[in-house]
Amino acid sequence: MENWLTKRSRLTPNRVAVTYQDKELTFLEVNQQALRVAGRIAAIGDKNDKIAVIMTNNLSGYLVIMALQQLGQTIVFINRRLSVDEVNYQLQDAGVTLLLTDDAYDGVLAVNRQLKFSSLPEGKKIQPMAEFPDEFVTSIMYTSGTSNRPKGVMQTFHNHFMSAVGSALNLGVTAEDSWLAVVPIFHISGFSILMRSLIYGMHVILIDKFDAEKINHMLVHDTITTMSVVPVMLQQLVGQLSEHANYNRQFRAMLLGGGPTNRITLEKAQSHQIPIIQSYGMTETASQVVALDAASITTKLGSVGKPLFPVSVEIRNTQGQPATTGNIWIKTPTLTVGYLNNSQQLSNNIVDGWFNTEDFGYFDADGFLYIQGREGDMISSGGENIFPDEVESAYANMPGLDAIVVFGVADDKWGSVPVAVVSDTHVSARQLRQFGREKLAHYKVPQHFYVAKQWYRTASGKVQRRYFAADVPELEE
Ligand code: S0N
Ligand code: MG
Ligand code: MG
Repeated sequence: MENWLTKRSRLTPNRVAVTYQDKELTFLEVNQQALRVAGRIAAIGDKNDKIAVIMTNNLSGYLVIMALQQLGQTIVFINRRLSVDEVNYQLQDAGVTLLLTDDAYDGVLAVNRQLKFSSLPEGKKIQPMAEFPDEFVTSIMYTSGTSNRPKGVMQTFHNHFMSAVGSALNLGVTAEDSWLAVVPIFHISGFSILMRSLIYGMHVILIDKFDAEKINHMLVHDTITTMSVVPVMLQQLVGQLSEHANYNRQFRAMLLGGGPTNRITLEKAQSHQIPIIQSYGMTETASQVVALDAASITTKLGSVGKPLFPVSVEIRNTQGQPATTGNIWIKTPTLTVGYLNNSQQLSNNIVDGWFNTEDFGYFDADGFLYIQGREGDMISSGGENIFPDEVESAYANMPGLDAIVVFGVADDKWGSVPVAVVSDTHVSARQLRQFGREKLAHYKVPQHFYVAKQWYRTASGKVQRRYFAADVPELEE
């Protein structure tokens, strides 16, 4: 396909493409400015560079992303909340030679060249990519899993295109649409909005800091039509909204994903007539693949909906045979072409084009999907996925610690948070917390540490997390 930004700036040059604070750019202006930024990046790097970006949702970050696509550079997105150790692992795994960060980022990383957006030198004129080839990997995003180390999910232009098509066939598209992007662009929840924007010719409103009061004010008074949220955001929005307030009349979809939502929040959203589209998707599927229309939310509360038009979903047992309840398998043109440096891992989970998510679920008689559990005891905290394996292995080399088990407990704010049980008391809770905060993103550090004398193991010696009911004493500070 022709370069999406070139094409878009020719189709609808004067339509507003992006707003950030008091700045607004049309598609023509985005094209011009992205090419200028591309020239500045080209002045310090070349085609052989592997480029990673650490950014927030602001205009300079947006333009860097657009520029990298113009240069035909794959973008390695780094989660801004990760620890230095975690980022270094990803930079090394992806073979990154040039790291671009927003101006506020102050982590110092193990990479040859690390530059702030504002310190890019004056540039030269560049020739933009004529094409956005279907199979070209335009973005890489790391996800954790049951293997202790995160894996780089490779997303092609075809993945993003089909994702935007699947979303449009469900939600519709109009020339008046505008989508509020406060979910991070370094996650597929955020980046998919930018790709939809180019494909639909849609206005994006970038917000770099979640503030429920400010966002409610915008949704009530401005003509925003769509917003993506994770449950903690929706909970704060409906908690802050005054009793009789409703969003503007054009507002037609609150795309909710990234974890389970409690009933009270959904009921409050309904009392304000917020059109919630509950969805299910992941980095590996380039965003939502299953969605529940706003009209069905009362009758199908708790369901994530039906597969989008390009998507098929099956439930299979551990032998891979069709089953009523079991693993959720997905066939979709949005499926990643693989994990970086790790082709085996994905192929283990793919059979005849079907992908085993390793999540658990079932369909009801009307064809609505329900999620019963997530892969590897995954903890869903504020839209961030935390795998106990990953946290446990970060503690593996802590001096004085014999054994640690991590699992999720319900939390009023974040939905679920990690807690830990340790087998001994040679270390204090304070030391454990400090150690964790150096190694891990803060949201992954257990919020409580307990001590247990008795450990439950399977025949193969693996500790059984679900036996720790947390009626064990808390470790001293
Ligand atoms: C909710 C957010 C905004 C909270 O961050 P905030 O308030 O900016 O926090 P900070 O100021 O950075 O830090 C303050 C303290 O809070 C801790 N903290 C921050 N985040 C979390 C968290 N998630 N859990 C627990 N604690 C957290 C900090 O550590 C800090 O503590 P101290 O002071 O001790 O350091 C933020 O978490 C956020 O942006 N969350 C959303 C992330 C997201 O978008 N996830 C979705 C990922 N999934 C996908 O992309 C696939 C599904 C998908 O595509 C999708 C999902 C949703 C909607 C649509 C779609 C779609 O299909 O398009
Ligand atoms: Mg933080
Ligand atoms: Mg996974």
